Amino acid sequence: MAKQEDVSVVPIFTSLEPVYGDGSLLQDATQRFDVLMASFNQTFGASPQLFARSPGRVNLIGEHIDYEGYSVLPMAIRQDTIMAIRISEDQKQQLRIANVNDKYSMCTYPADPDQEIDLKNHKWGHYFICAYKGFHEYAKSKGVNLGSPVGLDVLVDGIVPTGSGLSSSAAFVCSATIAIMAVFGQNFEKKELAQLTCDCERHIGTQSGGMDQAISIMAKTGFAELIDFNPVRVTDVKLPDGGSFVIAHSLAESKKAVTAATNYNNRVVECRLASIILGVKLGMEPKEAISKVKTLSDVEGLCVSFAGDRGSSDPLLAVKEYLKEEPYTAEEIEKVLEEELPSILNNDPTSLAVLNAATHFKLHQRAAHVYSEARRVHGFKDTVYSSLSDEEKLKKLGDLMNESHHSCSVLYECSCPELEELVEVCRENGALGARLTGAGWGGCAVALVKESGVTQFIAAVKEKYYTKRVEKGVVKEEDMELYLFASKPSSGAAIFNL
Ligand code: NG1
Repeated sequence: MAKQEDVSVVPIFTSLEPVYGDGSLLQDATQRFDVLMASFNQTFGASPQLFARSPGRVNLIGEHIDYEGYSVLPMAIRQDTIMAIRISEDQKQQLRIANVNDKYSMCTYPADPDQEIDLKNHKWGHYFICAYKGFHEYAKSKGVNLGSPVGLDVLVDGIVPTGSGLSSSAAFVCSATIAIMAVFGQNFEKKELAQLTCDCERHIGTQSGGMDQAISIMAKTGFAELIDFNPVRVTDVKLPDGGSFVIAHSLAESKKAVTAATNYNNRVVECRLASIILGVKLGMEPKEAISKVKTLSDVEGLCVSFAGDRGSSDPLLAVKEYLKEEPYTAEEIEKVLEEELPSILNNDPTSLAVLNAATHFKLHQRAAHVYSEARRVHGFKDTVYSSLSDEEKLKKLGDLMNESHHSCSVLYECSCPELEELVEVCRENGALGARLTGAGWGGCAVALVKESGVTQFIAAVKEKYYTKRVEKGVVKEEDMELYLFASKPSSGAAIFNL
């Protein structure tokens, strides 16, 4: 019989066990759901109709390539966002979004699904509105009639550390979308939801790829997932025995939404420009390239046939030939493409913000990262399925992780001094491989460690990286477990009728 998590729609459970097992995880979860239920009653004077949960993730390999159309290989972690929701009788038809953590005060919004999100004035509740808008747009496109807007009461409890590269934002947006969907009596297919939640999150102003939402919705206990895009598909990847992934927070917060114009969206734009130039250099008319080429995967075929004429299949050959290593100015790109940058980028506001902030564009380096990282993901998957011994597999996976980090750090420049130090400490203390994970510019590193050495590894990293930070008051000793922990592949999104 298919397990609940194998079904194509989000599973609906009447108890917590199918998601949280029967050990200490269940104990913690029971306590969280009890608190959520009690505070919901206290805050809104009524019980929730249902609960939703969606996990964070750690990306094992394949960084900054999902938005270029390439496969990635993450796994869900146990830390998740849970939400309680009900349709309210509130005459003002408001959305009231509260949080169990009093650091986040209640946000209220009108129930209008067409409302604009005030991106200049960032609030935590905006992520709920991303889900709310995205869900309504999708339902409308499917011809689902949701009736006239109604008020919603929502209480949130998220334990994925924020700004950590573990995708607290996707855990929040996915949990919110599922809660909204369920309270309106719908249940879409998981693969539709993976795309829909990615579209939802773009309302916050980042030009996200779809990795985080896909894994948060579709993860299965015990497996990492190879995620392919256009359309979203997942393939279970059973990691070799004897290895464990340890996640360590650099304690530098990565503020993705706030720094989008210089960091995340900047790289998306650089990749776009690199791909259009490659298209032109490899024979397309500028106008044709501008209208047809969106990502580096769109011109991979041309790059590979260029390489084929030279006895290779490596798209990097075309990057080396046609994209200069020195940074490009806007004028240089406009000259090749015979059009001005704002119009090339369709005057999209988030891209215009990138252009305003950028002085130059490192097209060679970004393209070289994307093509090489895409190959490493397949190397990782092929190693897992190879006939090597588990020990040999682990060593090779570690090497690939190290190479990925080098590329992120040097070519994509999405690391930071804290992450560099942390990755080094991991490697010096027995990791088979270690790399930054997620968007970077702060947040976490992930290390592959022999299972038998995990306790010792954690103790060593604690001493070498965290002790001095505890002394300086950057982190509290009692919070260490939140910042340094081993993680097993966890399950994906679920709805609870408790
Ligand atoms: P995080 O680590 O959640 O900021 C971001 C993107 C991913 C992917 C990675 C880099 C979102 C929601 N997530 O992840 O799609 O591009 O960066 O690999 O924007």
